[in-house]
Amino acid sequence: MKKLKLILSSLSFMAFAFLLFTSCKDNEKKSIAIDTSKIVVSGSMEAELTSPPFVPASVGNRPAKKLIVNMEILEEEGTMTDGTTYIYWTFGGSVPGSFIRTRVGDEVEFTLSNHPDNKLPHNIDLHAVTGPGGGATSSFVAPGHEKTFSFKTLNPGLYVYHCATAPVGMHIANGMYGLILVEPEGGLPKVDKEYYIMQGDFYTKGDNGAPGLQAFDMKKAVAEDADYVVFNGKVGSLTGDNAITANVGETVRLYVGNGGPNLVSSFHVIGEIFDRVNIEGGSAINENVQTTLIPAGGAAIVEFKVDVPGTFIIVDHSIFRAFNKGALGMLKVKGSESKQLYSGVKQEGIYNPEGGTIQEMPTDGAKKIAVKGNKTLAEKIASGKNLYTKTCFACHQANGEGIPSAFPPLAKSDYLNEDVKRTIGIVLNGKTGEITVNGKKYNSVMTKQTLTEDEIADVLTYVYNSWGNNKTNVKVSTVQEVKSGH
Ligand code: HEC
Ligand SMILES: [Cu+2]
Repeated sequence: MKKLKLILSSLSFMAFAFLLFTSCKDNEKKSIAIDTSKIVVSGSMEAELTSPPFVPASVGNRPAKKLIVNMEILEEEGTMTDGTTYIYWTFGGSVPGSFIRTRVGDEVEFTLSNHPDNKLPHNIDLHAVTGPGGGATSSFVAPGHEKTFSFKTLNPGLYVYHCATAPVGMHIANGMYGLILVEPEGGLPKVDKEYYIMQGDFYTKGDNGAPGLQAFDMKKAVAEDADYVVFNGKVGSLTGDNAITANVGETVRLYVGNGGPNLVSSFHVIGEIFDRVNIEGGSAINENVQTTLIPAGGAAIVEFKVDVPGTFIIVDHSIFRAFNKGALGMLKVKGSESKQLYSGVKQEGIYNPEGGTIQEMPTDGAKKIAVKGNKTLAEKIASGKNLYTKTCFACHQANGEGIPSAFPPLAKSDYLNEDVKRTIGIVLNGKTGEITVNGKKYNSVMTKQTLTEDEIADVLTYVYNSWGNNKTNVKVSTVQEVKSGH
């Protein structure tokens, strides 16, 4: 009897060992079998691109294709919060940039165009790319130009893309990031609702809520002292009428990214538990998760079924960011209540008031001044100030202080004050090559500014009459002289 037991148990041990062995072998076989670099593409198609919170149609079981992506970079003023604006640098006109949806094995032909009205060169580093710089070196593009490069998607997952042009932190801080999804063979499982959410932190000269157009603040960015931490580029992008929606019984999938540049997100939906999370946007799935960590330059796919109606608040659970800096969104779920699941008193909007701390403000600041032949000095300065905020400010900064080792200062600039005609020439024709300003060397590119002669006179008069400069009144006639080469 004892012997029999022994035989049986050793048999079962052997069976177990055998199973273990074969399943290991199976796994090995699988990872060898799917060499995604060998997937052959059939035909080509243009990629559908969407702005947040929407995503393109799922790939389903389509074969791998040559996928054509046309992305346009736009630098434009947008709303940060009621009464506060910011000059965003964007991929496709939104922050985060357009959502790109591919499947493993696709050959993506990527064309990045830089709008002629833009002030700066840019490029793109896609974390889904296997290749130097994630595409950055092949995509560096000046205003009014476009660049094409291609890559094959080898690894399924949700990936961040971002601009990687110096100063990299500043390009990212101004909104240059987005997500690219690479679906596995056969596509992701079907769900009822899918949305695109991406967190970012912003650094402005004025504190949170300060009215008017706010400049990027390099000091605060380096100190990681964010004025705004938001979803989808601004306060309120996902609240009130902008809330994302679902119906009771549906499964919701969120593609969540974090552009940073600095902060890590503790992503949480108040009153929901994530049924499934693709941790860090990869293939590992965690279940029954309350809060998932999303690194700067990282992503996660979260999925949950909504069982009861109500407003579910989406937050970065580093909670002051949610209630005081803007990282707050809403998922509104409609449908009939289920008293067994949740029978409490519903207090919709209870978290709302704190999130809406920022109120009305005067919207002046950009008074249009009619272009007349003979403007007074004060009129020229006022008009020049307006032009400065629209054109020069992104690089030379609000008070002409520039950015160390990237953009030279215009405030108390010995270089500027030395030679008016040379300065006019710089604005007319752009400037490259090494220059020394206040003892510091700069060797970068200032693109030619698209301004009229009148506007150049105004903007330079403003610069010369600000920040400790020598108060030159720049005449239109002098601009004309320089232009005609005298
Ligand atoms: C795209 C960013 C950018 C914009 C926009 C820009 N500049 Fe520049 N600017 C630069 C860079 C970079 C240099 C240094 C070029 C070099 O290294 O040769 C420079 C140099 C200068 C200089 C000479 C150096 C100094 O600090 O005195 C002046 C003057 C100047 N810019 C004025 C302006 C004015 C006025 C505007 C707006 C009409 C403007 N710039 C818009 C990037 C920019
Ligand atoms: Cu950029």
